[in-house]
Amino acid sequence: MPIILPLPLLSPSKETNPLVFDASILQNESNIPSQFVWPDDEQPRREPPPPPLDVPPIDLQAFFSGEPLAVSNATRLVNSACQEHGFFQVFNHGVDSNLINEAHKIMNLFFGMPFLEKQKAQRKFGEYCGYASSFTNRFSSKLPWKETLSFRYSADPKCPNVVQDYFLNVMGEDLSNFGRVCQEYCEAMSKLSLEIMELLGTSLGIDRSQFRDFYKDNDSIMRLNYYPPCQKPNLTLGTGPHCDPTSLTILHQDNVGGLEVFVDEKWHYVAPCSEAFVVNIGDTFMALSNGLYKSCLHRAVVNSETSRKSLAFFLSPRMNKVVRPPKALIEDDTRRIYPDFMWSTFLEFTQKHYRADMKTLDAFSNWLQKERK
Ligand SMILES: O=C(O)CCC(=O)C(=O)O
Repeated sequence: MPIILPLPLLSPSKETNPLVFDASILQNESNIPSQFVWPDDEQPRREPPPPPLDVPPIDLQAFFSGEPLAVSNATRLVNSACQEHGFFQVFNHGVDSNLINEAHKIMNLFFGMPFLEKQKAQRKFGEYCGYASSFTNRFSSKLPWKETLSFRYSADPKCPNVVQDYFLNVMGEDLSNFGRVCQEYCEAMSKLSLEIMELLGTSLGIDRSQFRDFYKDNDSIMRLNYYPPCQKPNLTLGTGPHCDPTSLTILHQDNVGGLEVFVDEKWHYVAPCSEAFVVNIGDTFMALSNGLYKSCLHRAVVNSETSRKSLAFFLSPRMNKVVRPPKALIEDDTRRIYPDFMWSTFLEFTQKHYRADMKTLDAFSNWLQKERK
């Protein structure tokens, strides 16, 4: 079967002999390799189709107009969505639609490049930045049906061009335009996320500048997701069920659809809308809100007809920032849900002890409490 190609450039060890899948071939195959077949109880069910999730649309421009009714509408909707499942959408967000379109074009170009070119940015084991497609060895299982490119963004004025520099160092001069667009896109996401932080702060009844200041020098991650078509979409997943360990995710998906969220013991779909960004609370913000706002399990399904792309910006605080809820959200120490932690410690924990369920933050917090005894 010409689906899985040996990958000599990765110098495989004799025992594991890793292989990599080539999406351009695999997307047409009627049999998919067993490593991509998920267990029965995790496979996406199509019958009956999943119900839509109530993801309230928030008009950011109206919120920032200061008009009392608009402010109270926005904060009420955000407050109830975040207590229930942590997902909402923002529109009238001020991000230039040309920039969004350019970012989608860059994604098409990047993932359309020959494998050996993309491999220049190959993600190394244990790192979170770089190009990743699924490697298979005979022990692999539950592999995601996708390719990704992830890189770091920093809002620290001392690292002004970290995205552009990444593309230059890893991919060379030829892709300098990719670097420029991705740098600009991340800057727009960082600005938008600080605005959303004002909205979240207001919705929690605290000073609106508090979370904005906390994240102003954020050290975030950007990920481009490419999901090729799959001839057996009911057997596999593009992104397996997970909660984001980061603080806030701002997602722009193309018009194909595939994002699903687990609420009330069922999967619900989030319909794409090109004018809006889908925003969700991550584990770190759940801790920062003292558990009031939820980080919710979600996944991405694939389909047999067409490829799908999404751009995900994962907002995170500066590495050594201590995550501790504002005073107004903790009346006394006994009411604390999670201990104080540094984002870098949590990030390291997630890399060593990945859990494909919603309990990573609980596991981390138990581990931290034991360590500190
Ligand atoms: O592509 C999507 O809709 C979801 C992506 C996602 O959850 C992720 O990249 O962590």
